[in-house]
Amino acid sequence: MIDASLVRDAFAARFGAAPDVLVGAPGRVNLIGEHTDYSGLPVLPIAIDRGMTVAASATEDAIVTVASRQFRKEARISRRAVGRESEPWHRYVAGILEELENVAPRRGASVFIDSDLPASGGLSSSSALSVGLMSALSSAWGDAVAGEALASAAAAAERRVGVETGGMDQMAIALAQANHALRIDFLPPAYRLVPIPDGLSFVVAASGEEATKGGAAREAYNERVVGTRIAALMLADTLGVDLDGVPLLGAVADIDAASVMVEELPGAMAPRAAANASETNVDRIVSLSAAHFDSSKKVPVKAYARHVLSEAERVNAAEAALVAGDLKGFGRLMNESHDSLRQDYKCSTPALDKVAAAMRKAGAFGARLTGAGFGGYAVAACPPEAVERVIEAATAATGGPAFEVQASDGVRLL
Ligand code: NG1
Repeated sequence: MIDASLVRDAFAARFGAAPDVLVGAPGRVNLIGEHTDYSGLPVLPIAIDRGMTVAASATEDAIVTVASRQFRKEARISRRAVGRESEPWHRYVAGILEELENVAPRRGASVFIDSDLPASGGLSSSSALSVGLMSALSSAWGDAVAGEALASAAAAAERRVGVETGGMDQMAIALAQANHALRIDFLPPAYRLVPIPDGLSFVVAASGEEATKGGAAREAYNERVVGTRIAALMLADTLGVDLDGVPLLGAVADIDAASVMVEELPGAMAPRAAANASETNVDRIVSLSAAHFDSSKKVPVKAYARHVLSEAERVNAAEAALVAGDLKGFGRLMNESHDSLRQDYKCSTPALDKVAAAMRKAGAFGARLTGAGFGGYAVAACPPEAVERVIEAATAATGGPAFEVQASDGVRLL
């Protein structure tokens, strides 16, 4: 995390006075449980020792100015006219302001953000921004949003930007604790801390490919959201389960027959055909928070469902392995997760495969892509004495960067 005193000085240089509040919002690395959150199934992330440092002071003019060392073009948004931003990162700021519309509505803020979190995808820089900014603004306005309320409001803000985020990132960043992973459940919502056993270190490594949330990557993410909903609807029909609202695989995952019935699902299907077959409104499948999905487009169903249901079981097994101190078993589950993401979920890339393989060969217990995939980062679990070798191997494979991360505290006032 960037040193707080440097950010305080940068804020003072830009705005002419010291900030009222300073907030540190970490990035996150998901250890296992990938593409399960938006199906209501569990995840097991850590917060890391890199992130965004946010300095903020309240102003009396209803204008929010956000300057940053990383993002080009300062944001300057009137709280009375939120929603006309064209610069992509300004839309994240606007989403936060919309969620905070009832907090000190006549006040504005001066904000300066600095980050040591690579922005190329997988380490959750977008959610570190959302959670950090929401925490800093609400604190500066005297009505701090914290804990689970902070996580869900930040997730709602990101959905306004058009990503059908499942909520894992914001929970991890809002609630994680040092030296622990955070097991998060969504149906019903719950979380618990899982101690990281001795002898387990983590390295993250860039694939060298950007995994931004715009354009094709967003379309690919949303296609998987839709494919898993079709699977949930069809499995529920077959198993005789009544599902209200958006059909989620999490609602059928505990039924023993579900993992068998998956193999009977169609390879691919269009949302409209699925809705017709189960005599329901297609909006239950294609409605996304801020995006449109073409209901006549065929999407994979069977392979997506197979990944999600098997990944949920791997999360349970991985948590048990951590509790038992079974580090090799934990690594094996990470490898299986990567294989499933590559073969069934089709969100790995040759560079992610290569860097994960290189880290395993250099002595990691296991390695997998982390985050949505399509580029971005991979994570390895390894013995402390292998950390240097794993970093060297990853850097040789893709050019890096690769570095060790520590399981750290979630967002906090500095
Ligand atoms: P990344 O790509 O790390 O931001 C995204 C989603 C998560 C989760 C993972 C896949 C956002 C903000 N985050 O993570 O909720 O669905 O993909 O497991 O969309």
